[in-house]
Amino acid sequence: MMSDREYDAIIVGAGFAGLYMLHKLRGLGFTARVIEAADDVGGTWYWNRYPGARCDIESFDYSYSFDEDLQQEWEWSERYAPQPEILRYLQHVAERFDLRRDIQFETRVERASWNDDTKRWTITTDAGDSFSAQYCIMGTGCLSSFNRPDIAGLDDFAGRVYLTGHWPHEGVDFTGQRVAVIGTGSSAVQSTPIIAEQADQLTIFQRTPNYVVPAHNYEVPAEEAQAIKQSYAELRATAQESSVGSGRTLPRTPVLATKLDEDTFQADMERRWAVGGLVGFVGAYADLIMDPAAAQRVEAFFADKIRERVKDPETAEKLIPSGHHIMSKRLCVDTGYYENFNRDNVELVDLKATPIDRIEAGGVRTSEHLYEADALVLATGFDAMTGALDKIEIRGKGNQTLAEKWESGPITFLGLMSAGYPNLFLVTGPGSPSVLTNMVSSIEQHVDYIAGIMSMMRERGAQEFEPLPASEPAWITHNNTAAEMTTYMQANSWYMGANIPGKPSIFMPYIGGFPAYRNICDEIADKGYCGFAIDGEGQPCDIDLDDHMMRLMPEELIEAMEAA
Ligand code: FAD
Ligand code: N01
Repeated sequence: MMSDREYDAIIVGAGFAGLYMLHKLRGLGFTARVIEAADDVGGTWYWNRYPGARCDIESFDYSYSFDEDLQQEWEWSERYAPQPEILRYLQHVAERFDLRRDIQFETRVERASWNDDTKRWTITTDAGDSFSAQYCIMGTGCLSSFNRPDIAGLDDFAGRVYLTGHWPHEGVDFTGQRVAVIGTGSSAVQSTPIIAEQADQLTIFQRTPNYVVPAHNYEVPAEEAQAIKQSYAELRATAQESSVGSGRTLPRTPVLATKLDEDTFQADMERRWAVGGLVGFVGAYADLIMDPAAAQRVEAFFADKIRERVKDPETAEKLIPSGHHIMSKRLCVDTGYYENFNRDNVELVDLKATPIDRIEAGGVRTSEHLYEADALVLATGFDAMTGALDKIEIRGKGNQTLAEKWESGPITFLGLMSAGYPNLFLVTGPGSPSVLTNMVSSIEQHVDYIAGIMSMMRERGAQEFEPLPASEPAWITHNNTAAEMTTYMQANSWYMGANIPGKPSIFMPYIGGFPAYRNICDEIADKGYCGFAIDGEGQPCDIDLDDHMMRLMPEELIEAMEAA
């Protein structure tokens, strides 16, 4: 008989990952407890309550597929659901599957230590709890550790400072205020049009302009919702075969962007622009992320759109990205972002030309000017992919912490596990497709895979599961091969850790595509989990990883590569 504090699994985090993990394990008869720092479920959608926050993968797609009744009964109001609705959805999931009774809220996991004698993890929290579990599953989120930048004088600011990733629950009314927003990523693109409507004056501090595409969001009419629900099986099947795990993206144009004649290219881009969002542009052309010339062609189209939307030519030029290729930083999806800059109360400050000197009590001082502000919004992003894990002292075999092992960048097999940390799973960890996909598809795939491993272990009466040390360099080499084929490695993006001073410059997510990744995982399982050791015994992974990826490359791209 297990005592109260002993579980088969401790799951950290109650976002999309932790909730489904708990439900899945319960269904298989495992005992599990979720530990969550917040006072409720939701993860990303609990914390990011800034005005305008919403998903950028269509709601019907950005939702769980594991329960048919759930997907049929839940009603999404908009093409891109707003944050409160996604939070309500996750609260509904928690209630529907009676999950809260196994979730401990307002508790932060501080330490997880592997005991090689008992073959169990000891997990301790800031509330003084200590749990023992065979498995420790990190559903801590890729974008959950917010980045409070180290800008001189930040603590001297006399007004309120808000972080988009840690927004007050009661909301903020900026009426009558002068507001400064630092950052121009997705969070700023979504929030600034609403802040501009309230504030007396809004100053947006831009270090790097991003590629931004209109959302064309709308309220989904009942007939459209019904039609989508009727074809849910097809939508989900398409997502499994989509390189980004999404069932609703526009099909790829079957000719390379570099090969289309000008009229056809312009017409195709207009068609995609009219659909908007990631839906219209992710995977638009097989060469888009592989060939700088293809990217440049699409970028020129985007630049013209900015010139059309922003009336002041000087401001428009400042907003046109340069120095990184489209997609190599996450595409932003907007509703009225560029139109912001046509308002009299909005000003853009180009930090490349005039960097921030310091923050003072009265505002933000650049090399040229003091921009007075009553409120400061930090839309400065996250210590992505590794940040939340690094904050936990995770000690594996030999007592080394995971953060120490990852000092020069994350080392994993499949982005799922790290050698020396048996029975520790990372849901959408670094080295998995994660943030390059519809995250819910990736989360479901990982949760199902982890549950499969745990079931196999139970059947065999095995105690310890971990990657063979040789599996990691092979996986990293394959990851790098995939990333080096793209334009992504050249950008100073959070994918590369470039937004956090001192963070190693490594391309963290797996870019070989969701189907290739899934196939690799499945083949590994079919081969008795080659590349992993079960109770110290395992076969090396003899799978041709590059071949899995190349096999799914579009024909037109292979032909062009061969011709070159
Ligand atoms: P999270 O939702 O981040 O949940 C992790 C949880 O773990 C958090 O609640 C956190 O409090 C908890 N936690 C972390 N460390 C500890 C600890 N030590 N102890 C206890 N608890 C801990 N992805 C998409 O695919 N499409 C989108 O449209 C999209 N929109 C996004 C919009 C925003 C504003 C942001 C920030 C991200 C968006 N993402 C999107 C990515 C999003 O993070 C994922 O889609 C998804 O919500 C991640 O779920 P998760 O459960 O893995 O992690
Ligand atoms: O963060 P970001 P985000 N001084 O890192 C700037 C998801 N998401 O929260 O680019 C001055 O993209 C930084 O500048 P630079 C989505 O995956 C989705 O907006 O580093 N500026 C950048 O402009 C997204 O990609 C949605 O030069 C500083 C900005 O702050 C991810 O979350 C909505 C600075 C940060 O942009 C992160 O998005 C929101 C400094 N010291 C988030 N430090 C959807 O639309 C940073 N910056 C669904």
